Parts: sequence; structure tokens; C-alpha cells
Amino acid sequence: MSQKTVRLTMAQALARFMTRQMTVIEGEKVPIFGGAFAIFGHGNVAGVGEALYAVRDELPTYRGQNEQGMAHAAIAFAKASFRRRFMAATTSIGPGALNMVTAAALAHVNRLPILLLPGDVFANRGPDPVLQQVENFGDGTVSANDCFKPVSRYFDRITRPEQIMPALRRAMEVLTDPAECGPVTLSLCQDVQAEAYDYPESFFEERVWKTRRVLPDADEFASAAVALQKAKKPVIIAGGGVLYSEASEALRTFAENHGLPVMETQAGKSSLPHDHYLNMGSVGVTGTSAANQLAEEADLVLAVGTRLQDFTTGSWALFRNEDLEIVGLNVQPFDAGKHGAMPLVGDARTTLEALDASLGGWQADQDWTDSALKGKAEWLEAAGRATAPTNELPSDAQVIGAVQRARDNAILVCAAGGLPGELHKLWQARGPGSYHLEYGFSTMGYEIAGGLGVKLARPYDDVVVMVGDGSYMMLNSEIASSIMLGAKLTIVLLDNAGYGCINRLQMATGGANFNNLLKDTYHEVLPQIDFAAHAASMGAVARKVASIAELEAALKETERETRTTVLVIDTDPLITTEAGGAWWDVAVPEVSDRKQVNAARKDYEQALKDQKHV
Ligand SMILES: Cc1ncc(C[n+]2csc(CCOP(=O)(O)OP(=O)(O)O)c2C)c(N)n1
Ligand SMILES: [Mg+2]
Repeated sequence: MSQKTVRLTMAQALARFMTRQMTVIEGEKVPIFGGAFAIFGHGNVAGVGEALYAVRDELPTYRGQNEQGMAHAAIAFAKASFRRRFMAATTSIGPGALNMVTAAALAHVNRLPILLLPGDVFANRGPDPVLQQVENFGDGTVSANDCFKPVSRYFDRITRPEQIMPALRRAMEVLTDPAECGPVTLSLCQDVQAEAYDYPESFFEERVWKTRRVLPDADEFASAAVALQKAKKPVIIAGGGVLYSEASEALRTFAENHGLPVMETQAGKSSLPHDHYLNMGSVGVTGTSAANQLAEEADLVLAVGTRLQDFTTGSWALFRNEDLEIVGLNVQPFDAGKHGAMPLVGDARTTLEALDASLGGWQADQDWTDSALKGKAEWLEAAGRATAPTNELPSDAQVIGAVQRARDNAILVCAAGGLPGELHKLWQARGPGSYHLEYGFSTMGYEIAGGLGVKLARPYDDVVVMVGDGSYMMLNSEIASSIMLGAKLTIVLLDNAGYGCINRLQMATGGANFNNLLKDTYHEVLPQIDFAAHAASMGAVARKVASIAELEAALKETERETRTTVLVIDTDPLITTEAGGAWWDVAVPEVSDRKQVNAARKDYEQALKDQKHV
């Protein structure tokens, strides 16, 4: 019996396949691809462009302004969808493609799904070198797109039309598997995009993807349960995996039933509502005093869905208890066994539910839980002082307070600069996903583009982006896309005239104030950037406010505004919240003419003694 086939170009097959991949969200079957972002050039306009046009009713195509920005938006869409849905991003060859490499790395670090479709050189080599082709003298198989290899979870170069079939099947496995999840790059040779093949119709059958929930191994599970029952001072660190597993409810039940304080990483923040009595807030370098005190004393850390990056572990100097055991509950073995942890490989939700049942009436010592509650009360007082309104040049924390008071229900989006640390400590997140920080790669320029992706994923939510002047300058052009798409963002721009957080880090490591704040840069003319005028030129409602009170009023006033709104406020580059925090390993020069560096080096060597190596 011969297979039924349909004659399509490779790009048409790709587009048609994407439209047939579905998932179920709240009982409703929806396309798993939320759309494609595209910037065309000779490397994709004729092939992929023609194919996307044909499916535009089923798979919308959005025009970005910058390849990195549009890919950020696509990645944010996936993060805001808890990885249940995702998008594609297609570029031309050469610069268009490579503009997307940083975004690929961002998705790779944060374990977020995106299908990257950069155009590539001619597979047939006929017209070589084509415009924008990188020529390698020693290896004919290399193209610029090889740069995607180390930052893709799966990479394939499509050099024959039929090759797209196994490549797309593998792509879908990677995009939907909770452990493997990350960016997939299918590098599409531009001649092959336009080549036809008789594809089997079965390739285009509808497929409904569901979340795989991995059950833990019986021995690992038993060992983890024993370790927990032995513990006197147990804590839970909730990472992004809690949100991606939609395990908030299971986490809350587990913590309540057994009296375990919970602390959250940047990716895991909003796993529990901020006002849940067991939520100690942020942990680590940007942690609350409540969480970090417990982390120092804990004899057992149940690390759920976290990569345990240095900001979480205080560069492995935070945990001081000599008998500390870490149970690594993670769907990815690479993370589960980190730093000598007892691995507990499994889905967060399913495993927490099973652990809860198996532990029965076991509870952490009442004294331990009580000391947690006391620590939280003390922290809340310190946090309240940091975010209280002021009439002076405000700190980031005071701006955060104003945003919180005016737009408490917003989804807060941020990525880099001084804000992430302050937000981690101070933002009071409500439900799961209401706090959206890209702090795995902490990419300047994610904020506004990311906000756009969040808004596309959650159009009925109020999306507030907080961004520094430095990040704004790096990548702001997706403001124009947000206007085009009617995707309203509220952008609060904190202008401290430079790279405030790096300036502070420079000072803390003994360095001279150099090349961070604009006043400390080499310049003939000190830049005076009119950010409000800049944003207005792209169509945004934009305004500079002179005080915290004005900001709060403007935030309330513009809540119903339908166009993207940019509110600019001057801030103090030197002030941060002193309460909380922990040491962070940043190597200080061993030799320097500066006495401040020598002093910082001494402190550094002392601090290194607390760092645990296993
Ligand atoms: C793409 C990129 N380049 C460089 C850095 C290093 N870096 C982190 S924060 C920062 C300065 C951010 O400045 P701004 O957005 O004004 O925030 P502020 O530090 O002033 O709060 C720099 C240069 C980065 N994270 N991302
Ligand atoms: Mg700044």
C-alpha cells in the first residue's frame, strides 16, 4: 500500500506541521505554537516567508524590530505560559541570524522553549559566497549559524527537504519535555526552504501534547523521605520548576502539613503568595534576612526545581550547618545531583504530593517554624522602611513601593541591573507567574521585549515592566511592536544616569568609579537623554515624573490607557536595601596599586574560607 503524500516545499511542510501541534490549556484544545516572530531577508523571505503567509490564519506572524528583541518576546511568551505553549522566531542569514544567538543562550540558561528558525547558506553551494555568508577557509560545513550549537538544546541544519521530518519530531520532544526543555535551532538552508518533496500526509496529523510528569525512583524517594524525617531544621527552596510543574498548591500543602519554611529563587518567586505565613521570601545574595538566617542554620534543604545558581547559594557560602543535607528534587538529573545533593529525580508536583503522603504526620520542630515566623515579621518591618514613600531623589526600592501600591495586581517584568535584586527582596508577588524575572542570563534588553511576550501570553493581565536607563538604551525598539500589536505595557524607567549596580560592584571590589555612571565615562558631552521624548516618538504615551507621589498618581491614571505607557523617573544610583543579602563570589585582583583593591582582596580571601567545595 503506498502512502498518501502531499507535495510541499520544505518551508511549507514546516509551517503546516507547526499548525497541527496542539495542547490542552484549562480543558481547551489550543495550538501549542502561539505564533511566529519574523524578520525577513534573502535567507528566509522567499521560502519561510511564503509558507508563513499561507498559514497566517492559523499561525499568526508578528514583525519584530530586532531579532534579539523578537526572540526575547517569544521566550517570555513561553515563560508566561509556564512552558505549556511557545513560539517560533525566524530570521534571514548572517547578521539577522546571529542577532538571535544571545536570545538562544537566554532560553538555554533559563530552560525555556523556543523554536529558532534562522536562514542558512545554500546547501547546494552554487552561488557561494552569498551575501552575508561567513567563509571558513578550513571547513566547508561551517556557517555563521554554528554559533547556535552551544546555546541550543537541539540543533540541526536542514540540507534536504525530507530531513525536516525527523528534525521537527525531535524538536517537539525537546520543546515539550520538562527535563530537556530549551531552545531548538533548525537552521534552514535557503535553497532547501524552497525545494519540494512528497511528504506523507501522516506527518501532518494533529498531535496533542501533554505535560509529562515523571515519577521518582523508589530508592531515591525512600532516601529523601528518611532524610526529611531525620531533619530538625528543614527548609524548602522553590525554584522555577515549581511554577513550570504548576506545583504551587502541592508546595503549599506540603509546607503547611510539615511546617517547612519556604524560600524562593528569582525564577521561583510567586510559587507561594508573598503573604503566606511560611513564605520567607527571597533567598541568597538578594535574599531576605528571614530566609537567609534559616538557610544558614538549616540541616536539610529540599531544593525543588532549582538550578542552584550562585545567587541562590551565596556562591555556596550561605549554608553554614556542618550536617547539611540537600535533597535535589528536579526533573533533570543534571540539577538534581548538584553539589553532592541526594538526587530525587521527578516532577515537582507529583513528587511533593507523594512525599506529603509518605511523611504522614511528621513535622519540623515547632521552635524552628516559630523562629521562621519571627524572622519574617522582622524582615517585613525592614522592607516596609525601604519601600516607604520619599520626597527626595528616590531609591529603586522606593520606586518599587510606588509601583506596588499603584498596580498591586500587575505581572512584574524585569531582567538586569540593580532592580532584580531589589525586586527579589521587596516585590510582593501574588499568584503564580505574577513575578517574571529573567535572572538566569540577566540579559539587559530583555525587559521591554519580554514584557511584550508576557502580554501576548496573558492579554487580560496588567503588565508592568521595570527597566533601568542602561537596559532601555540597549534594546527598546519592541515598544514600537507593542504599539503595532495593541499590546499595552506600562514601562517604568528608572534613570540613574548609568550602570548603577555595576558602579556599586566596582566600588565594593575597591575599583575607582570608572566607565559605569555616565559622569564617570570618557565624554566630550555628558548625555542628557530625554527618554520620554524617545518613547513618545515610537507612539507610546510617555511622561517624566518628578517624584514618587507623581509616579504613583501617573501609574493609577494610566492604568486604563490602552497604549503602551512609559513613565520616567530619576533615581539615586548609590542606594540599595541594606537589610538581608549574602556574600557573592566576585574575584578581586590579587595585585593592585590601589589600596582600596588590596583591602577588598583581604576581605575576599577571608570570605572565601566560608565557601564549601564538594
Ligand atoms: C547584555 C548585557 N550586557 C552587560 C551586562 C552586565 N550588566 C549587568 S547590569 C548592567 C548595568 C545596567 O544598567 P541599568 O539598566 O541602568 O540598571 P542600573 O544598574 O542602573 O540599576 C550591566 C552593564 C548584562 N547583564 N547584559
Ligand atoms: Mg541605570
